[in-house]
Amino acid sequence: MESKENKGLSRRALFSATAGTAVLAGTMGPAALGLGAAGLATPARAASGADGSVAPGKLDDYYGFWSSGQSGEMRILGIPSMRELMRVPVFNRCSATGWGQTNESIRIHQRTMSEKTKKQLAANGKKIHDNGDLHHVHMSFTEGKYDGRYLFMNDKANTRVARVRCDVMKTDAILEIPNAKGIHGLRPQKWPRSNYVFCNGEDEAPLVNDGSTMTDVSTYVNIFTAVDADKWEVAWQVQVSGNLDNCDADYEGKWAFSTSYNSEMGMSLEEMTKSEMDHVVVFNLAEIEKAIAAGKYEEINGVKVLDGRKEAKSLFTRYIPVANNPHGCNMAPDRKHLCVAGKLSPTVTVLDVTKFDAIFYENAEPRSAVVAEPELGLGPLHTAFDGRGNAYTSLFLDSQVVKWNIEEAIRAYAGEKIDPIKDKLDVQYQPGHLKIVMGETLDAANDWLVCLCKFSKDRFLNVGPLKPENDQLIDISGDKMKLVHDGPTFAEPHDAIAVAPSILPNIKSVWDRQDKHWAETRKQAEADGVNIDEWTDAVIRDGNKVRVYMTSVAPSFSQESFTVKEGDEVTVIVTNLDEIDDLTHGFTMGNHGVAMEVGPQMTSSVTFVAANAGVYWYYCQWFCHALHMEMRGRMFVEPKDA
Ligand code: CUK
Ligand code: CUA
Ligand code: CA
Repeated sequence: MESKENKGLSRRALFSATAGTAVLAGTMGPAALGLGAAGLATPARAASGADGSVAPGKLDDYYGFWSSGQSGEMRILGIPSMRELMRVPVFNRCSATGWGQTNESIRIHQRTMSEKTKKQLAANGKKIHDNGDLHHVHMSFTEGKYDGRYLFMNDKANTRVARVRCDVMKTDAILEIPNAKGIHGLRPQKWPRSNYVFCNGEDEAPLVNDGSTMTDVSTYVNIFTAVDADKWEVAWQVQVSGNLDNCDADYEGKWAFSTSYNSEMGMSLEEMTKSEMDHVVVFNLAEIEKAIAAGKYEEINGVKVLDGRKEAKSLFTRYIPVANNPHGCNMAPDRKHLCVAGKLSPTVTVLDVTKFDAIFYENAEPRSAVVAEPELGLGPLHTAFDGRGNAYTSLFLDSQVVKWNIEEAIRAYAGEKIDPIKDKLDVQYQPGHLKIVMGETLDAANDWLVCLCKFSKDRFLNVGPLKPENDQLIDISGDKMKLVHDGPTFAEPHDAIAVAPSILPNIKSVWDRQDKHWAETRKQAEADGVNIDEWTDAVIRDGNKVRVYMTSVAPSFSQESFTVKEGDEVTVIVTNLDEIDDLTHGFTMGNHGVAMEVGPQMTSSVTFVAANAGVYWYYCQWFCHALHMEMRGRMFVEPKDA
């Protein structure tokens, strides 16, 4: 160690305290493991200022889990600092981590891929859809509170849903949903736990979508899907009347609900906005489960489907009329009130979910569940809740957040002369979703609200015609809302949640060597007689398939070179034997479009064809050590006839 330092490499200039323990170890092998993870000081929690600032070295008070819309990833932000902490690739292709390219990620993508999708991809020379439109991120619940197990999210673009493991913050399962089109609204069941994740199909299409019927809209259907959150497969589906936009679930485990902006089943803007009223669909989980258990379903594309359309007159659904083209669908943590945002109507319709039984079983008027309908302003989209009985609704057209009291709105609806509106705040500009920390749980807090604005216009330095979105932090601790921070974000967050770190005590810093993430890769290694838990430099040839096993310990790979033949299908399997916090290596194969993350104690693999003879350098792309640049090696690709 001393001798290397004497070469004049400045340890301090290159490294923070975190990586410093491993710096200049110079030990090319597992011995370096002994350098350990000692000396990692945990900074104190932020006593953040009233302006939301978090001092350098201090931690945020909350995790924010952000959707990224058409970027297809999930993002983790700190609240209140609004610092971006991490990007978790989900539906997108990630250049840094190799998500969408590593064998481990492709397996996750392909596990539930339909034959149709495979055909579509093959015709385009692809293995996976590498884009997504991720609108809604929500955490798993146990008894109405976040339980820190999983995050669930939708892909509107390719009709998929995904699950992220909270212990490592990696995507662990993707599900292509059959029959439905364009999964938009997504929420987990809140009670007794998230056995289901509810997913709305937004777009109408023929159920047997094979071209035999196309323009006859009477053959189009819309599908509501319950995904089994543990097995990550479809539990059941319900066919509905009208389309589905946003959804939520109650705090008793009895109901799920979805808004529909196209009860008209229109195909043009004019047709979709023709009616005075659209509706909220209420799903009766007990009746649905009873019918599924009794086998009273139709199996379509391997999935159990029930008919919950209006004309079927089932006990699976009820349709409650609300003003035309509603959008947000938010269950209040008072366990009782569902708030449906009017969008085209300046109102939010408040439904008392305890009145749903009467609608299902006593023929009560569907609108009898409406207990308030405050007029709040123009373009209400979504509603968030604090722990004091207040609701906060985004007004897209007015560019405002309006704070109103639910109980007072109910009293006003009953005829009392009372104004439920407590405050209005201008936001910049055109807000969509908004979230209060822990606000969709029984632990709703009263400190911060994040408002995700769709336009930033003049709020930031001009970066060209494509502008960032603006996620604004608002202090809601007092009577009046106070804007404290503008946060530019790249295209395009829709929904977000904020979670106290106490919910997530089990986030790992180093992978478990036995992690299931690379279980298939481990099986292959075992079949090859290679122990990937130890220093290894095996090269296994299997016809024109070559498997190159490497281990990495800063600052070296176990193979300084390997040789393959032109046209070989090469799989490189890298195991990072470093077990030090934050000591991630990577593997990039030059001029082959190949790069992947290999986190501490992680195994990653990637497969490519070496199409051209010659010498190619591979290297580690994560700055891991003073000799990181030297962490490289050569692939010799011999000419075919040599
Ligand atoms: S939707 Cu985007 S602002 Cu997809 Cu939740 Cu309302
Ligand atoms: Cu390993 Cu850079
Ligand atoms: Ca409509």
